[in-house]
Amino acid sequence: MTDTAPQSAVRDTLAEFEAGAARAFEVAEDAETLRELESTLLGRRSRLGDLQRQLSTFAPEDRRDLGQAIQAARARLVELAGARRADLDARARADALAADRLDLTEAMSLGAGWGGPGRTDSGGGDPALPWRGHLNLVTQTRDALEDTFVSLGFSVAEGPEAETDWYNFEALNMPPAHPARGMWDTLYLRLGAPETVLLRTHTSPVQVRTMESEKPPIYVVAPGRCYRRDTPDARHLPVFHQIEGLVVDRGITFGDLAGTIEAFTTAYFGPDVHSRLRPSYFPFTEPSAEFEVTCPICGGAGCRTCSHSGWIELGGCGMVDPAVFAAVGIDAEEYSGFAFGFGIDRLAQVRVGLADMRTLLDNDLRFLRQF
Ligand code: FA5
Repeated sequence: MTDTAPQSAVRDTLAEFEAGAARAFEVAEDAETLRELESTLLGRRSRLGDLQRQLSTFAPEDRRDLGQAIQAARARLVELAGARRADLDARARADALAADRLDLTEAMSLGAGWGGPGRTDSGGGDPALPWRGHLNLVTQTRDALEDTFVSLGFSVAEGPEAETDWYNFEALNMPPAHPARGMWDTLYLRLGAPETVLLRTHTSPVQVRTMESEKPPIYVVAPGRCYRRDTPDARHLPVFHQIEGLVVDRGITFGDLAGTIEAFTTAYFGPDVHSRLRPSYFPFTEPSAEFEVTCPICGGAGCRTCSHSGWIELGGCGMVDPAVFAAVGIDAEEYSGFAFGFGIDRLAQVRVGLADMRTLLDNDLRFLRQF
C-alpha cells in the first residue's frame, strides 16, 4: 500500500527543515552557537529525530525511501556544520594571531614621509633603493665630540663597563667607606667578593687605566656608557653616556683646562650658549669645578628642565689630584694635568633643546627622524 499524502507531507517537512537548518548553520557566529545548533537540529530530540520515529507508521518500501531521504538530509547538514566549524576555527586563529602580532613594520604604516627598512617608494633619496635608518642622536653626538677633540689633538681611549672597585673608586682617591662614594649611587655585580665588581658610575676609571698603560704626555678622551641607580627624570637616565678627558704633561695649569673647555663649548654649541665654571668638589681633582651652560629650553629664565635655575650642568672637571698620580706611579713633581667628564646625553639634550631626556629612549620615529 502507498499512503502518498503522509509521505509527501514528511518529505515537505524534511525539505523545509533542511533548508532552515542549513541557513542556521551558515550564519552561526561562533563555535559555541554552532555546537548548540547541532544538538538542537541533529540530536535525538531534534525534528529530524521525530521524523525518523514516524517512519514506523509507513509501509516497509516507503519506510526505506523516506529513511534514506532523512539520512541523506542529515549527512548534508552534518557536512555543512563541519564546513562552518572549519571556517569559524580559521577565523578564530587569524584573530588570535592578529591580537598577538608584534608590529615590526610601524615605520611603514605611518604614511608618506616616514621611511622604514625595505621600503622603496617615494620619500627618501633614490626611489629604487630601500630607505635607510641613521645613527641615534646620542651616537651622533658621541661621534661629533670625538671629532671635535681629535681635531684639538686628543686621541680616543676605551675602558670596560664592568669595573673593579679599585678603578672606579679607590685609585681615584676614594678608599673604602670614603664619604664621597655616596656621590654615585652604584650598581654592584655579583662577582667575586661582595662589592668588588660594579657597573662603572662614570668614565673616570679610564683615566686610571690610561695612566697605568701610557707615559705622559697624555691627551685622551674616553667616551662610553655609565650606570647609576638614578631615577629617570628630565635630566637623568640610569644608563647614560659620558666623555672623559685627561691631559697629563709638564706645566699644565687650570688656565689650560678653562681654555680647553671654552674652545670646546664654542666649537660645539656656537655663540648662543653661554657657559660657566663653578667651584665644586671631586675627590680625584683639586681644585674642582662644575661646567654649566645656559638652559636652551628657557634661555636662562628657569623651567622644569633646568629645575628653575636657568643653568644645566654638563660635567665636572679639575686638576688631577696628586693622590691619583701616586696611585698610578706618575711623579706629581714633574707632571701636572687636568681631567673633565661631561654627560653626552646631556650635551645632546642641550644642543637640540630637548625638554626631557627620556624622549631619547622612546624609539618614536617622529622624534628620531629629526636628527
Ligand atoms: C662625574 O661623574 C665625574 N666623574 C666627572 C669628572 C671627571 C670630574 C673628571 C672631574 C674630573 P658627575 O657625577 O657630576 O661627575 O657627572 C658628570 C656629568 O654626567 C653630569 O654633569 C651629567 O652631565 C652627566 N650625568 C650624571 N648622571 C647622569 C644621569 N643619571 N643621566 C644622564 N647624565 C648624567
